[in-house]
Amino acid sequence: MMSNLNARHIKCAQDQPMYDYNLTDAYYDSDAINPLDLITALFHCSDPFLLQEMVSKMSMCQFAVPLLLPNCDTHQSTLMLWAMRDLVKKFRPNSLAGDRIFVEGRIVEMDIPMVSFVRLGESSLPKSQTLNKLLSNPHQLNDTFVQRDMECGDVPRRISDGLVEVSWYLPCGNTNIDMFTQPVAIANLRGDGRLFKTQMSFLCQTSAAVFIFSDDLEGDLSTLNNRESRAELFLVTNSQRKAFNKETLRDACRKHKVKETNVIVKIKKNDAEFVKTLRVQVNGVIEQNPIKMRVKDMAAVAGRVGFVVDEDCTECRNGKANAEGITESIHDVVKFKEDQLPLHGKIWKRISQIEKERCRMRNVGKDIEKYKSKLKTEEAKLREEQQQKAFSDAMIKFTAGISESGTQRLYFLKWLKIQLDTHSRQNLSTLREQYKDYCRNTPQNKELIKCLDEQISNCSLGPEHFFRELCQLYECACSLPENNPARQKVQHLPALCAQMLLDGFPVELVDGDASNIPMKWITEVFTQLHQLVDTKSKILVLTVLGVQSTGKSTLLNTMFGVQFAVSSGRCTRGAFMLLIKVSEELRSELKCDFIMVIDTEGLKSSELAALDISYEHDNELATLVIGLSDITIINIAMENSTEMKDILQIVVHAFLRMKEVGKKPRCLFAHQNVSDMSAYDNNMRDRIRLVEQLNEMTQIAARMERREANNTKFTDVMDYDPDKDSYYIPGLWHGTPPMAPVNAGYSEAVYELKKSLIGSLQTSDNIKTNDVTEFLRWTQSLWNAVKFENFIFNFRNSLVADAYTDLCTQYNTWEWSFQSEMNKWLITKETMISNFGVAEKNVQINLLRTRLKEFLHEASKKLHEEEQKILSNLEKYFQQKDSKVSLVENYKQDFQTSANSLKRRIENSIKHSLEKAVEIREGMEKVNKIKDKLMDTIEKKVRELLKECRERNADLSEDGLTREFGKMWEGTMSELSAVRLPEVDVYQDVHHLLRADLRSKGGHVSEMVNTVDLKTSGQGEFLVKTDWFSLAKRCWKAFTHFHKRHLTAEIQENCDRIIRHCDSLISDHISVMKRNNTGYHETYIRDLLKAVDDQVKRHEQISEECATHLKVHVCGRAARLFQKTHKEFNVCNDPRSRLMELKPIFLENFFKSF
Ligand SMILES: Nc1nc2c(ncn2[C@@H]2O[C@H](COP(=O)(O)OP(=O)(O)O)[C@@H](O)[C@H]2O)c(=O)[nH]1
Ligand SMILES: [Mg+2]
Repeated sequence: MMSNLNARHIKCAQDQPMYDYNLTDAYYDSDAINPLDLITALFHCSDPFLLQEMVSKMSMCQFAVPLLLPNCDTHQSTLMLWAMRDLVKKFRPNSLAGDRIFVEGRIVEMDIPMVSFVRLGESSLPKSQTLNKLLSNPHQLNDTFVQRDMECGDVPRRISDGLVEVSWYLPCGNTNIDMFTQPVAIANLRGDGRLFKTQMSFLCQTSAAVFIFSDDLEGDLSTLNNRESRAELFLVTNSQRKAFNKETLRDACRKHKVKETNVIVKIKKNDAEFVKTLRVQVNGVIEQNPIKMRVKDMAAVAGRVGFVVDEDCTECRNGKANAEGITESIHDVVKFKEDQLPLHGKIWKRISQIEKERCRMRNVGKDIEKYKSKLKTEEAKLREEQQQKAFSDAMIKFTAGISESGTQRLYFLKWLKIQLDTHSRQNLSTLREQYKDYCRNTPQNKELIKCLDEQISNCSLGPEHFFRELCQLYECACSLPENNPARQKVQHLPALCAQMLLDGFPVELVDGDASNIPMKWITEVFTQLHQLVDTKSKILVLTVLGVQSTGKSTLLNTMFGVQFAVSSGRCTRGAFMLLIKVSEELRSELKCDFIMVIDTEGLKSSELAALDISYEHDNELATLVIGLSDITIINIAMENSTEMKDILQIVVHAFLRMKEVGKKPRCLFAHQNVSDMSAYDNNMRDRIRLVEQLNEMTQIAARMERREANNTKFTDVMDYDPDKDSYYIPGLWHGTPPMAPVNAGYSEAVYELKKSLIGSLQTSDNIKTNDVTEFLRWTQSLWNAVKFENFIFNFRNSLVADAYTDLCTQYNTWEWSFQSEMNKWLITKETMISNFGVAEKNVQINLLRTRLKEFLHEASKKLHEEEQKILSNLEKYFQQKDSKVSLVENYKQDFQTSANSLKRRIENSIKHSLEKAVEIREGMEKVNKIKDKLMDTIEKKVRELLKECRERNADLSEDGLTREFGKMWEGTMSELSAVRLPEVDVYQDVHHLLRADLRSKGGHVSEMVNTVDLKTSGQGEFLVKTDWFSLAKRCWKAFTHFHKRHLTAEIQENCDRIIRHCDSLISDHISVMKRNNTGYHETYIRDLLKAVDDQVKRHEQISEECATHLKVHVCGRAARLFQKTHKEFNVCNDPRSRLMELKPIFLENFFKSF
């Protein structure tokens, strides 16, 4: 809703020529209306929630608002307490000026003294005009109160006599600007106070002082003699009128107990002196610690004098009572949240982490399946825990509250918000101050600041937390069987929420604190919504994105008259959506039934970003909401332009990596706080520069993703026209808040933005709106893509990501050369061990252990050298004078650590391999010994048997012989202790290496790699599929059939060649293994992956996706062959099996010798 300072300058009458009136005509057209009459009438016809909105807008314009609203029919006034309930103000009293602390709160609950101004009888002094001067800075006169000289200000009032308006003067803490150093409320009674005795009595009981404007000192001033009055009286009169008489003045003072010092007489024509005296007097009142009555306490007085209070209706009272039922039990916000709203706190955060980890697999060990099922079990357990804690007392009351119909629900929610605000505000304001203090003074102490950040988030409590809890109630019930009573209990909730969306209530889409979308809940809400509107649910999605506290919500509220929470009291993070119904006439033109507006909260400001180097949350949120929107307004305050550029880069980059993004989101830039009218022209250069930068980074991102061919400009990814889509919006306030009125230019500029936006939508053919079910599907798949994206969101911008990738590539070559060097060395040593003393007759096998020691010593020397090589390479890399290098300075330490752990890993593996080789060789030697021994035994046994047979003179049957041999064999075998050769699961190993290799690729790649089964991969032929290229080539669809076939054939041929190359590599490795009798090493797989990479680089038509399929194919083949070779190796090196192989030969010998 626009806020416009000129709103009260209205004239219903037809314009009359200014100087053309004749003496006989009435001066005024009978249609002319006094603005006060208009305001009174509007207040009478408005609904209670609109009233609140009107009051806050009026107050933003620094207009006075009705405190007591007269009703000329019933002659009964109403105290407008409810209307003012929502008014939140900030100020800084002089006493706190040094500490930079400000006071924030609901104005009706604040202890502010009220000073009233009334006229009794005639007064030649213009009261309202004087008040305006009293409250305004001399250089910036603001018409807080409607006054005579305003347009139609002198039209006779018809219904607004008896109206009492109020306005607040709030200091900003700067004595040069402040008119009063303490806050004060100024009330103004319209009409002759003598006729409004009740109003007078009310004011005398509630005010600290009453200033009476009167020339008619002899007249009836009996309204002043109020027994209940606590107010100090002041008399203001004009000495320049003819009838002025000092005696009468003195009499009047005596009669009505007005102190002589409390008489203000305007002596000169000039106003300045007079206003100054008045100000001194008012200041005197405020400083003497006067009675302060809160507006909400005035309700009692109103009741006593016979006024109505607008909160006195049943629905309002019930709403209040229902809300109090919940908030009464809050003593400690943190504890309350833990006890009463436990589902959406730690548990839901952990579930969200698990959900992401299930996609990203950051901490997976080698066994992926086991890890997956572990995560699944943990999630199921957490859901169970939620069910056990479900439906706390507060949540039962909350669900009851929102299940009420229409107005009562609105009252309930408003009351809840009001009461919760009060609870969390106090804690929050001190915490926030501390936070700012730490950020400013000890920014290096990140832990402390993080801790405070968490505390702030823990202490904040609003209705949104109850709604989050509601989502979780629903979500955890979803894992129960359909007919479970607990599940049926929550079945109706989504429909309720859908109805609230239709009523224009903001609903959370992304929970920014947990960084997750409650998908089951949202799905059901949208499904219900779709049914509620009879499937007429086409929506156009508009989002605003920007750093926190840059006026995003204010912008949307001004643009659409909606009510997104504006900064105060709020520190939840996330994205809220809200539906605006499109009118019948516009539906066909805009091609939609609703406009969905999404407001995002909590992108980090620069100070926060500097503290926390994790960019993940913001990048994810931004990518999601831009991806969901048809139009995104990028809100930029000058000082935050860098952050927004960085975030945009990541968003573009993420889009380039995603398979899911099909449409081109349109974006607009709203530059805030630019008030110069030549802004548009002056910023031409800036705009060009911005476009250049955006293009540059798109190119970088495209290069990284191997998509340069089709993405060379920002506008290839996003729809943006720098000339048409840039808006410059002047600052919101005209002067220094809190006393500054809104700048009329602000609303005008926002209105322009809206007009041209809607205009362009009407004429545009590009926008294809979806209905909510389609939107839902889209949200699901986009969110899935975001969850699987493991790499790009970690970076500040594409430049850093590019530099990082560059460093990784470098590092990988160093790592690879380290590994292959060590592997070569290892193979020679393994061969040496395996051949140890083979040719000698009497091997001294115990010497082998000494050799092993020597080898290990040599290895550790060599490993150290190789590690140093990497480290010095790294050092050299960082010494380059390249701007890229400076971007990744932060990561240097990581890579150093990584080199170190690589060394340790290889060291272990070498030790393990060498020891194994020694064991195998020792085993073989044992086998040899046993062989010899066996030969002896056989000879002996044969001799014995022969002897025995001769003695018994009996022949031994074949069976008997075999039995005898069997016994002997068993006996010998038992001497051979088993050497267990480890079974390596080559498939698992390869899978692990493959995942590591594809770590930095896009979400759909990780999704594929995490779910692929290598055992079935690479079995048949590798067939190139066309849909692997649609992503890389947006124009793919436009290719002719012939062209596509041609291209596919070419790619197929290249892939086949790569596969052949890899096959020959694999068989090379296998023959080395067989020749040298060595085991399988992971280096072989790394070699293969590197080979694929090298080859793919040469063929640029092979898309990222195709390359991944290729790698999976090759890895599947390799895993199968290596697994087989490994098995053979084990069999052939196991002494037992070796011996078993020899059994028939020995048996034959046995028979022969017999
Ligand atoms: N000086 C100035 N203040 C603004 C402007 N727009 C909004 N604000 C104030 O900045 C604060 C934060 O506004 P809000 O809309 O909640 O920001 P959001 O966090 O980006 O949604 C509020 O107190 C606004 O009154 C502006 O253009 N200039
Ligand atoms: Mg906001």
